[in-house]
Amino acid sequence: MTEAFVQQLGHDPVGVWAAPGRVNLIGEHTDYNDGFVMPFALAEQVVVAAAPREDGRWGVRSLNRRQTVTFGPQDLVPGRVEGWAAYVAGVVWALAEAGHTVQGADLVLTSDVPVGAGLSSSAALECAVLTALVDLSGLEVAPLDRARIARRCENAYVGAPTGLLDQAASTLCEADNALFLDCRSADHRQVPLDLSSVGLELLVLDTKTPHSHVTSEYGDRRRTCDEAAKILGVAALRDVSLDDLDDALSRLPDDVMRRRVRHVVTEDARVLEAVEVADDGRLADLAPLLDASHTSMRDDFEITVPTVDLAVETARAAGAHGARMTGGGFGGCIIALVPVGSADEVGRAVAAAFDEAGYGAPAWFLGVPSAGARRLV
Ligand code: GAF
Repeated sequence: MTEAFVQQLGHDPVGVWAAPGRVNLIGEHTDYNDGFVMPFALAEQVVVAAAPREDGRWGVRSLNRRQTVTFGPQDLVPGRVEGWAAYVAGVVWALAEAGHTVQGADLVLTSDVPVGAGLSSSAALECAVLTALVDLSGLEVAPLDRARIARRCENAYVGAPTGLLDQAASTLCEADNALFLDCRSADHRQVPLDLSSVGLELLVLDTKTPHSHVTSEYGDRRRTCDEAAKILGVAALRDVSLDDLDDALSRLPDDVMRRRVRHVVTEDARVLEAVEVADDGRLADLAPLLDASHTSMRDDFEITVPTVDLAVETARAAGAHGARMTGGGFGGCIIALVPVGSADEVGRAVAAAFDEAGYGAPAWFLGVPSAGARRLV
């Protein structure tokens, strides 16, 4: 990255920063319901080399897209910068909105986080740029506030109505751990995740079915959850306990809303159980929780698609101990707990099933719990 920066700008960068994509182990569509999530950071990340520039503007070169976008203070208005660069301009905007003075800068960035796969490539971009700009500008911003500012960029500048999950994962995760986050209080802690200790590893398989939060039904799910909370007289669905679920469901007007609520309430309970299981070192017991989460997303929240369901079923038939879709839904990736050394075999089984069904080829890799956003050089 240092060399790439020198090639582009003719001088050395001041530093190099990185922020990862994530998989969410469990806890889907619970974050914006004030609930619980349990993601871990991937080794796949966005890397940014940066140096200050003196004209008070920001120049951003994407090595993946071979494009440079330059913007200035007058562009720090939601909607002014579009496409991939909106995630960069939005971070500058959100930092400024939070009261920080952001140094003009040249940034050169690259990413190996698959895009549109539900692995938070956009949060990785936001958090890498934010980490670089915070350092370059000499700002003091606590880790949780960094996640909140990056989320603000996503919600208000880019216009995607997401929760805190992705930016919190990219910022707060640590190597060898999953993150347990209470999205209401923002309390969080690391949960050791040494899958090899129980002879397992985590396969991440990208179905290559593209998804999009802005154009998908994500906003629709959010609205239904908010409406249900209003009808039930609670601040958020997090306030409905598993014990009260039947009573709550009987007070809702239609079957679709009942199923949406059942997903959120049971998913929160599954996250709490997953944390308990991991704390006890019983990591193999995550498998039934992953399976139940998938069923709930498929039948109650209705956010899976045929490629995703086929990938999950095939992975299980090929020896996975538990499998589920991860991320916002309507495509993207599945994760599967598989015996150490069998990830390729399971991946190949899914590829064969896709071929037979007439779907395009999937891609896969091992999900390794890795470090969150940080300075590399
Ligand atoms: C996307 C969103 F960005 C997250 O906030 C979260 O809601 C997730 O979908 C579903 O769990 O990744």
